[in-house]
Amino acid sequence: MAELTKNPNVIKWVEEMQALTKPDEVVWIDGSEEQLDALRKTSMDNGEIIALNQEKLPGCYYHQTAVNDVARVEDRTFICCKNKEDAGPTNNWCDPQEMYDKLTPMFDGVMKGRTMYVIPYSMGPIGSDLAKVGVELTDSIYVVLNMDIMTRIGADAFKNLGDVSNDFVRGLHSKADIDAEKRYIVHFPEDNTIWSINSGYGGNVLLGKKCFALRIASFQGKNEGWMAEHMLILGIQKPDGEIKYVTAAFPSACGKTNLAMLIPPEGYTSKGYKVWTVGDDIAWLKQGKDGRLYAINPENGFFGVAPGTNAKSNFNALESTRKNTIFTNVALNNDDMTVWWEGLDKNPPENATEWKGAKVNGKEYRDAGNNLAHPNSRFTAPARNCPCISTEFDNPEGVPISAMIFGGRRAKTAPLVYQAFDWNHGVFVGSIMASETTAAAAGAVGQVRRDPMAMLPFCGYNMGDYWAHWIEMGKVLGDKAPKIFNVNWFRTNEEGKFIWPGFGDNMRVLDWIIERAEDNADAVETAIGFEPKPEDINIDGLEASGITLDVVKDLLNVDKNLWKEDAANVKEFYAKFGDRLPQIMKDQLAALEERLQ
Ligand code: OXD
Ligand code: MN
Repeated sequence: MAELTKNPNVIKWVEEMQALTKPDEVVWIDGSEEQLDALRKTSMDNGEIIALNQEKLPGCYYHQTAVNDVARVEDRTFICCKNKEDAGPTNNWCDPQEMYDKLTPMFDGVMKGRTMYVIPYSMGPIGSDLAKVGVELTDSIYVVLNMDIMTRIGADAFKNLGDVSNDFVRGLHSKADIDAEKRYIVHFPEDNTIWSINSGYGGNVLLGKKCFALRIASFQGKNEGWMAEHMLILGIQKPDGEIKYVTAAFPSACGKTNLAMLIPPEGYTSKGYKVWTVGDDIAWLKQGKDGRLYAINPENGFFGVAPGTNAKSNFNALESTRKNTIFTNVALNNDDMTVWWEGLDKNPPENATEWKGAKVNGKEYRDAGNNLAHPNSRFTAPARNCPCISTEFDNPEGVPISAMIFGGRRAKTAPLVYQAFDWNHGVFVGSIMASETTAAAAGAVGQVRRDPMAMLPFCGYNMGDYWAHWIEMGKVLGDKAPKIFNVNWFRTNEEGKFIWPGFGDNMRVLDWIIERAEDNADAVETAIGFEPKPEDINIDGLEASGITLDVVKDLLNVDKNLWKEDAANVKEFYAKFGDRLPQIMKDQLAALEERLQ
């Protein structure tokens, strides 16, 4: 089949990878519905995907990964750059040549008897100055179908590249034998290259997402003067119709998708407030012509965690999954060929297939303490399905950002919300983010780990240099820089229960943030930053949730002893970065310690 580009760099590389992996056939993905339909049919014929009820869930399919392959594998994820120091202490590192030497024999002939699909894709709206081109080679139709939802695929994706440029990310993926012992997710930032082998789980194989749009792109952004961040992007429409945009970074599975698609409480909607979604996971940010920071969502869909998603927690996400969606590792309802997961509703299907493939009585199975859906089961849904998708979603210029928000799951330390004193203090606030680990990555669940800017597993270079890049961006943006905030929806009471109702009510905090970002709201100076006056958090209508002015005061309380402990922990964490830690960060920590005295 004909190549979809004349670009000799692409053609040469595809030929080299073909010679290495030795597929029976090479198919270029043009993005046409005709071709995708034929692939869906092949994939159904070989049992890789199952068609769901086409009346209730038109265009929807179901897939199960191997039982040993259900999450990202951080211990098998590598950054391979020439100098170990450039990967930094938070990444697994290997010398590039050594890694190529190790993986080349594994890729040699791996696609014999299989087809190699060549997927051209654009991260970001095609034609946007902020967009970038990738090509993923894969032997998985599931990957092709997911990439079709998550990115802009097909011949058009080559438009940004043109016939001569070499600026595209080379992604090579093979399922191989899904052997967990031989699973590698490897990045060569200096070669614009990603190699992924022995996995079929989205986060490891949809190479446009974490691998390109965060790890490789963060490295590109540092060199080219822009930023790739693990951030949602949303617009808050005020009653006068004006829309203010914010980005927010939270560690995996802390509710980014929920915040991105928030429906404000009644007291706000009746006044005319509305939230628009631009992105739920990744933001690429660059200074615009007017000097402000602009963001695009490089993705084209949502790869969301299914469990916990319901009409109340995230109506818009659920609606997004009602058509043209791929469900992975959720439970199947065999009676009507629909899907179910924990937290969807209280009616697990009687005649169910649980995520590992066993046919079970859903209720009995759950009563015995089992999950029907894997906790990290996912939906891959087109962004255009989202009822609150922003009209600016495809805007090649992106949207101007008024505020950047950091946050994590902290039971006691961090208050509901605070604002950094200035940009550099904001970089410090982002760098000390911490959270409990979740099911999105393999490994222990429930431990606290530091996760600067929610980028710990995703920064493609030394995090000390990454903070220096943030500081540099602040210099460039000057007084046009967005204001920086930190939120914590997860403070708990003595019984370990969340105090703040969260979800739609987080609008009350966003409200203060956007007013504050525009200098319309007062603040109180504390040791850790500016906090709202408790009465400036609108709690009208929250009586039933037990939120009173006193509770808000409590949620804003800063326990200096806990913060001193935290500062000591940060000092230890910072020590890992040696002389790559910018002096400004050391000074920020020292200043915090002093304010806590
Ligand atoms: C995700 C994550 O978005 O793990 O899947 O952060
Ligand atoms: Mn994420």
